[in-house]
Amino acid sequence: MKQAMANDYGSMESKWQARWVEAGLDKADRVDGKPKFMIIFAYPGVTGYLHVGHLRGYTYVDAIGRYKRMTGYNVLFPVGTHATGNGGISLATKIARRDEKTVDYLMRNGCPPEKLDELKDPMSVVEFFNQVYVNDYWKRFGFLADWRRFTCTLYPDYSKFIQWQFHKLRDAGLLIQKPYYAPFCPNCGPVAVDPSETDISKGGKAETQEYTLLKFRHGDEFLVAATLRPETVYGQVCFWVNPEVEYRRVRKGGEVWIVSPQAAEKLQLQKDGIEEIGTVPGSEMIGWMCEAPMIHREIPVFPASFCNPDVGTGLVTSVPSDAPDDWMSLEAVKRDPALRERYGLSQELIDSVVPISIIDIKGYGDFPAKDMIDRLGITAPGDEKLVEAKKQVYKDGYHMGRMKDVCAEYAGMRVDEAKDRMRQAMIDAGEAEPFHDLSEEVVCRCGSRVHIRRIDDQWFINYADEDLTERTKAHVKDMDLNPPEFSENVQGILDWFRERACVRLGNWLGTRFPFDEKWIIEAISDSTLYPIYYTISLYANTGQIAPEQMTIGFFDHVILGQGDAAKVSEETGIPVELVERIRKDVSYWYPLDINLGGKEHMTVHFPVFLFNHQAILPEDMQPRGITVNWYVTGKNSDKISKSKGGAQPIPGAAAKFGVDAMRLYYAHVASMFVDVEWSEDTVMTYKQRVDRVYGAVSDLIAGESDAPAGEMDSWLLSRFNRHIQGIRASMEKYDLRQMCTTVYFDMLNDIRWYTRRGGSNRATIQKALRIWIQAMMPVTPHTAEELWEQAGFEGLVSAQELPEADPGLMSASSEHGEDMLRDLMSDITEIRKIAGIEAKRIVLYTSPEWKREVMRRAAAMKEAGELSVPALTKACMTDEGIKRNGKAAQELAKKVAIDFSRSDLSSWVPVYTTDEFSLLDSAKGFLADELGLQVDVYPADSAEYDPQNKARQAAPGRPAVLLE
Ligand code: A2H
Repeated sequence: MKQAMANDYGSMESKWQARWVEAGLDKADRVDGKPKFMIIFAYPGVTGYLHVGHLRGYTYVDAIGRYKRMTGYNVLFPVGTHATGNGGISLATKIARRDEKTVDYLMRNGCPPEKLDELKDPMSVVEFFNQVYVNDYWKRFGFLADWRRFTCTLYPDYSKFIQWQFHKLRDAGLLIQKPYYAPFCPNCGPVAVDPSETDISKGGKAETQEYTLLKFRHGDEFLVAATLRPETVYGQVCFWVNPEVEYRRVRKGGEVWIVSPQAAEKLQLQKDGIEEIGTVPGSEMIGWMCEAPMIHREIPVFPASFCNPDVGTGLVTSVPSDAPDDWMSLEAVKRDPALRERYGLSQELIDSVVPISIIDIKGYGDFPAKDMIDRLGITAPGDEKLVEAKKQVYKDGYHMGRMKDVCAEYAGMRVDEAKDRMRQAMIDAGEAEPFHDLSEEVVCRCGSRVHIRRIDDQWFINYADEDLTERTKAHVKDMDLNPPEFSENVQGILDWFRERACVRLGNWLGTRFPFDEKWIIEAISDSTLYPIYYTISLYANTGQIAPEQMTIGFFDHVILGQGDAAKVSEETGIPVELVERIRKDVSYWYPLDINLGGKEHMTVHFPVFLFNHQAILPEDMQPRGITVNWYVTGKNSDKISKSKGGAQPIPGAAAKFGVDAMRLYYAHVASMFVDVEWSEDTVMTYKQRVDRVYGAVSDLIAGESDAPAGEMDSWLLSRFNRHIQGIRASMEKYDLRQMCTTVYFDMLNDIRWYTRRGGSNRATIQKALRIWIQAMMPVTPHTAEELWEQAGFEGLVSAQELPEADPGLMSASSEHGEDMLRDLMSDITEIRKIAGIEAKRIVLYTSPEWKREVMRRAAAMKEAGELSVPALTKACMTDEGIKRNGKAAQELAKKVAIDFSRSDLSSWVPVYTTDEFSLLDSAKGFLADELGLQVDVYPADSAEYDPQNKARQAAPGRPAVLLE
């Protein structure tokens, strides 16, 4: 059997999965009066095959769901997929043009070649992956999810729900419209740039930076520089051009601007009436004079290689005092005669350019940029450390700086304030304009470069709303958030959340915005309130309600309890009983107990999930818990990524290790809140662990006998009942890892000890196995079923209820005795190793009576609340039997007083009450066999044989050992 299992996990797993479905364990229906538990994982985006990392969080959800089911809850665990956006479209487009990498990727992951033709259509791609996720991942992993409720964000009924949600947001005054600078893909329209990288394939960390374009007049045209520090204009002394770049002349309104080719394109996305009219080589501009904004001084144009045509406008105004790059490049120009000659720059012109001190920053001298360059040891332009220098000077200047007297009316002003004022003043004077650019390269999933584009009538959800924010923050304090630190962090995140652009123009899959159909609701905004829709999707999936019937009035009633069922029935044609039934379902299952998701959701999905619940649902429907799980990473902590490959396909891993081994790996390898590096060797150790547990149960059953129950039987039942207690306590905190340590390690060790000590009583074994196999069910359900059947128990273990721990069966003293024996055996083995002698005989001495008496006295004092070192010492000295032992007695009294005050009395009682002599005396035969020695046992007080005077060293719980 063991062998067969190891080789054929697949058929064993699918056998039990079919039995669960047959028994209806996957279906969750309302049972009025029975406590419910609703748990989801944040549904995945349909962007391709998932990898072994994703199964980590999903496995937690199934295991928690199974545990809750086993402890008396009616559990709803629904699943779905999130296909909004451009993922499906971009895959379909690539498949249609037979993009080699994409086809190869599909084939590698087991997509049948004949499928390709079908997958040219985005919706087919989505349906294809929906089916892969459900069958190859979730069902394959033995999840007891209610498949009938499966939903996808592109289903028409789901869209109806989302449209209703947007009506509610509008009613709550949370939809607003205003101009917006959006990251924009030329093919797909606006994309979301955030760490979840839902829409994009590169640049999730990029930020939209607000630049100021500064206009420098040269004749009747303008050189246009981009700056992040408009407050530094009083320090401008020259102007940088990259001599390698072929700049563009563009017409803007009535003006002519010079900018880099990339900037010319970006400007068209943000400004009206931009038109390219010619080119001008960078080298040609060197030596020009141009008039700087605000200060209206003529400054010369010099060459600098750091001017990147891809950033800003590719032209830079030079403020050497506060910009390390500017300082270094000016030094270079001053020091390089060849450069002067090449561009015909006169010595006089170069000498006339001197840095101007403009900002006073504590800890810096007149030229902060120069100070930082010296501190970091930078010696040439292009040094990598310049990035750090730039950041540091900027940060310190912005937060601590004040404008100096040269800055005219801005003198004395704090830098952060001067920045806004000076920017606005230059804009008002027509010398500057706003401009937005991304801080790093961003690439859309379709492959196009993303830039910032102005959209005039963008819709937003107003997450900056103060009342909403305060209410949400208050509710979160009552929630169960894991890890606990998230509870604090989330307060800040909720505060920091601003308006979020919630609709898109262009080629997107998703729900139409109900108030203006040219917009599509974007991915983050249609995945916030959705868990509640699983309580309704069942009826749409089974054809009992049609999308057209899901009106605003319908949702108002079934979700919010507004209006009356008869009216809704009349308006929609849905039978009134069904309307009532759905309403009851919604109120039965909601609120959601746990929403579990990966750590990328902490700053994006979880906050909007909370906001939308708060905005739309009443207090008693607010979510109760969020659990965040960390990742499985590739080698060296690299992200395993769906799109970038390098991941182990899930079905292959499942076949290789068996699903239960993988589930146990996820549950036990680490806390939920750390990243784990994927390693096949580690998964292999969990496969061995499952096999070992399997083998131990089989052996145990094979060894059952009619022997009468004895000490060992009480011991095992005591241990196992205590383990039930431990498991319940761990799962109270959803600590799967601790739970697995108990079940797959501690309980296995106990079973081994039991048989080693000769335990074989059939009734005990049956009782213990019931407990143990049930405890395995949440994490390794297939193995548990297999063993349940082998043990001859009725029904399915997945349908059982975990018994409560029976205090009547727990005996601290019986556990203590065996613990002592186990410790003693390992001590003896250790002593033999160290002594290095061929021992033939071992003599054990149990504690002298007076030491037990010290403990009894300590216990009595602790109970009376009078225990302290002096009090116990004093009491002991009144007892002749103790006092006789002089210094040893005093020392013991001190130690016992300290030990007993540190921990619960219940853990000490067995130590001084156990009859150690009888215990060891009756274990003599066992010890002799195990150790291959003659064993004798004496109580210390009447040791007939004690040549080395060892007996007096014995103490309660620690017998003394003599090796001969
Ligand atoms: B800042 P980001 Cl005083 N290539 O303006 C290289 N650098 C460029 C650039 C380009 N195409 N376009 C703009 N920059 C520079 C003033 C300034 C700037 C001071 C201090 C710091 C400072 C005067 N030069 O920047 O991170 C511009 O220089 C550090 C924050 O590469 C612009 O602001 O996007 C800044 O770099 C843009 O920084």
